[in-house]
Amino acid sequence: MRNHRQSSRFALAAALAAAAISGSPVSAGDPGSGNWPMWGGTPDRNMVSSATGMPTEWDVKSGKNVRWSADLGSQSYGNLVVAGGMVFIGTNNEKVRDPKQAGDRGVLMAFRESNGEFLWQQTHVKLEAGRANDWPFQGVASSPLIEGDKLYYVSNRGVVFCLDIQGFRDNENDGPVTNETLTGQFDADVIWSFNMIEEVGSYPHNLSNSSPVIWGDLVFLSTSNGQDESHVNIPSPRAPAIIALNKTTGQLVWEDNSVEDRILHGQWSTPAVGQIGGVVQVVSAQGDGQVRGYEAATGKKLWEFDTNPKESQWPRTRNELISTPVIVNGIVYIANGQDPEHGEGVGYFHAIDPTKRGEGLDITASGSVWRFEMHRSISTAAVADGLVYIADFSGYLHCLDARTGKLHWTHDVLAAVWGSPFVVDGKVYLGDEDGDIVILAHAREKKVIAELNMGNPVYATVVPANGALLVNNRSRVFSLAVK
Ligand SMILES: [Ca+2]
Ligand SMILES: [Ca+2]
Repeated sequence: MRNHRQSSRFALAAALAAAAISGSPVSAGDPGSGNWPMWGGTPDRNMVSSATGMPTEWDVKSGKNVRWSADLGSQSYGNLVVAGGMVFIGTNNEKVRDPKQAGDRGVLMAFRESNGEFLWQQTHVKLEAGRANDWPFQGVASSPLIEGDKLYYVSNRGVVFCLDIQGFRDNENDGPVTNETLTGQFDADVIWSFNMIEEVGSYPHNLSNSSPVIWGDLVFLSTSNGQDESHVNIPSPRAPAIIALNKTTGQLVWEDNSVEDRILHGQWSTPAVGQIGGVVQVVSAQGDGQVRGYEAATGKKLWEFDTNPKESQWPRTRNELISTPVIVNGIVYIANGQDPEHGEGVGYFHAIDPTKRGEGLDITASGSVWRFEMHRSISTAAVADGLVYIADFSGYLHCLDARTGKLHWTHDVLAAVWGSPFVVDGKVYLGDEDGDIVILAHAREKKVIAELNMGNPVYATVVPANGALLVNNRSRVFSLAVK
C-alpha cells in the first residue's frame, strides 16, 4: 500500500482529468496562434504543442524563471486556458475578492496574461441540494473555451455560460442577458446561459465539470448526469449524457441518452471533436464505460465501444470514464479508471479505430487497434511523433508506440497523478499530487531531465502559451519563462 498516493477527499478531476498545428477545428495539433483557448488546445484534445523555448528549470520559492504568480482559491481542479491576452481558470472562493460574494462558491477568474493582474470573476453559490450535486469547496472544475471574444464554461450549478471575455471593462453589457446584478469592472458579463438541470433534467453526481468544445455553430457538453448519494439510484435516467447547443443563442440543438439507467457512477468526461472516416464527429466517453461517436452536425450516433472487459464487475474491476478522448489521425485514444476516492485498481488504455464496423453500432471487437493494461487513470493522452504518453492514477507515466501499443518505457513519479502528460519543445511535462512537475525527454528511451516542486499538489496540466509555460497548483497560478 502506497499511502502517499492516497488522495484528498473526492474531487473530480475531471476536467483535468480531471485528461499537434492549425486553427482548423478538425485537425490534430495546437491552435498555432500562441494561445491555448480550450482544454487540449484544439477540439481533438491532444496534449501536444509546437511551442519552443519552454523553461526546464524554475524555483517558485526564489522566483527563478517565474514571470508572475497569482492567488487562486484553496482547491483548483479546472485547467487554465489562455486567449485574448488573458488567463482564465476555475477555482473555489477561499480567496475572496469581493466581500459581497463571500462563502463557499465556484469561481471563474480572469487574469492579465502579461503580469497576472486580476481582471474579473464570476462566482456561483453552491446548489441547495448540497454534496449530492455540488461537493463543498470543489469550485468550478470546467476548463473554459474561448472563441473570439466569447468564453464558454460550465458552473458548479450545472449551468453552461457564454460570457464576454472583456466583462464590463468594455463599458458594454452584452446580451441577450442584460439583467446582471453585479456590473462592476471586476464582474462577469453574461451573454447567455443554459441550465442543464432545469432544461434537460440532468442530476449531476457530486459536480458538473464538463469542458466545452465547439465545431461550427455548435458547442458540445457532457451533462454530468449520474447516480444519487445512495450510489444505487439514478434519479434522472432519461436525461441526456451529451448535448449540443447553438453557440450564439444557447438553444438546444441535439441531445443523446444512450446510457439510460446504466450509469455506473457519474459522467465526468469531456467531449472531443475530430474528423474520422471523412465525417466530423463528436466523441464522448460516457457513464456506462462506453465511448460513443456522433455526427457533429446532427447528433446521429455512429458507433460505440466498450472500454471494459465483458467479465468485469463494477466497482471492483469495471471502470468508468473520466479521461478525455484524444483524436489523432482518425484514431481515438482513451484510458478508463475511477473516481480518485475509489483508490487504485486495474485499468485499460485503448486505441480505437471508429471506421471499423461491427454488430449494429458496437465496434468493441472490430474497432480495437490495441489495448494496454495499466492502473486506473483519469488522465488524458498526449500523442506525438508515433509515441503515446499516458499516466495512471497510481503514478506511472507510460510511453507507448502509437501504432502497436508496445511499451517503450515507464516512469514512476511516486505520487498520484490527476493531470495529464504534455508534449512540448521535445519534452514531456507531468505534474503530481506531491506538487512535483517531472520533465522527461520526448523520446523512445527514458531520460529524466528535471523534477521541480510547485509548493502544493498539482492536479492540472501544464499549458504553453506565447513563450511561457503556465501551470497552477491547488491555490496559485504561475507563469514560467526563461529570463
Ligand atoms: Ca461587455
Ligand atoms: Ca450581459
